[in-house]
Amino acid sequence: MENQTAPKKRIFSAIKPTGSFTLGNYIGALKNWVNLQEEYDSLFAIADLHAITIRIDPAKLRAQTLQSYAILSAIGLDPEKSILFIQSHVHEHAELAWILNCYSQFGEMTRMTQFKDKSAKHADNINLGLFAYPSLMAADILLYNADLVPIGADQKQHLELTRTIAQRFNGLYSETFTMPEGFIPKVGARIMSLQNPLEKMGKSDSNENAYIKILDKPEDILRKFKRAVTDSDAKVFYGEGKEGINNLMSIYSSVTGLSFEQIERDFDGKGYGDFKVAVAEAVIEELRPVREKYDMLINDKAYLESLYKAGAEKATYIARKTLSKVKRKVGFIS
Ligand code: ATP
Ligand code: LTN
Repeated sequence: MENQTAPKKRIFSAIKPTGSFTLGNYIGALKNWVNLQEEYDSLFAIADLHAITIRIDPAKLRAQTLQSYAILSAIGLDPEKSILFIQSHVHEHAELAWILNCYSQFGEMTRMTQFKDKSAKHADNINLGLFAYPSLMAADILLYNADLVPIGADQKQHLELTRTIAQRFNGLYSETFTMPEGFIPKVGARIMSLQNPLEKMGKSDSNENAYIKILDKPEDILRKFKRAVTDSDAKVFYGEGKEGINNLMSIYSSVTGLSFEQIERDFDGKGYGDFKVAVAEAVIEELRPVREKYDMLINDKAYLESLYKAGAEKATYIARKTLSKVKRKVGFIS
């Protein structure tokens, strides 16, 4: 018998428009989205509902949401292949999140390390949205019955909680949600700050030299890598206590596809100076086409609007079906 093509598996992921995307976002998540869209039925969202869990100026949120959407397109996500949308445009997310709140336990939420980190950082605004953040993320994923969720290592705990919530709901009301798996890259799942390699590279670091922005100019990328904190060994190899070099090797490996062994061989006898320049050049070349495409897109607001409207329409079509099933199961009259 001819091999009938099985229906494609589905992926979902999202990113918050809380600032300029970093090389960490790119390597840990976005780059994989682009690769996976070829094989999977894909949906990707700009998580603006999640963004307001931290106080953000409305004008800034508006601008960053549009810029973030343009970046999705600029990195190579193809609106013909993937559904690209803005989370708040599909109100089913907020609605399912409320329902899932009622199937999530207080104790589970208090154990989330992101909640602990963010509430320590923003002690004056520990709002309920920040607390319930993971059940909204669960709603994002479960609405589309995603099989796979490409994320960086920091989101693993949230994905596990999503599975717990899905399992609980399925157990109570019969099979409703697909059990999602995380897709966390082997190399680059946690890109570290260039200034403090013990901390995650984050968008909101007060030191600009700590992170590379996807849209940084080549000269800024080179300068930041040259200033990256390393150690006094002066030998390029992956090892304990060499977090700065380990991080640069992870970045270089993710961008070039070279293994750590190959990198060690290529830089045998060379110093950190040469290595830093090589990493910078590889990153500059990787990001150059992204910046060029972004510069074109961001000036075409009408085109962007047509894309995000079409994306929201397609996403709504899928989300609506799941939500009505859920409402029926919990006992709401239709
Ligand atoms: P914020 O600082 O506002 O919390 P964030 O960059 O940590 O932002 P998101 O923008 O929502 O959070 O992250 C989008 C994706 O990028 C997620 O899958 C996350 O795991 C991944 N990611 C974020 N930072 C890194 C990093 N340093 N290394 C690898 N992946 C990362
Ligand atoms: N919580 C994620 C962003 C996010 C997400 C999602 C990721 C929101 N909804 C659904 C994967 C699937 C973060 O903070 N990085």
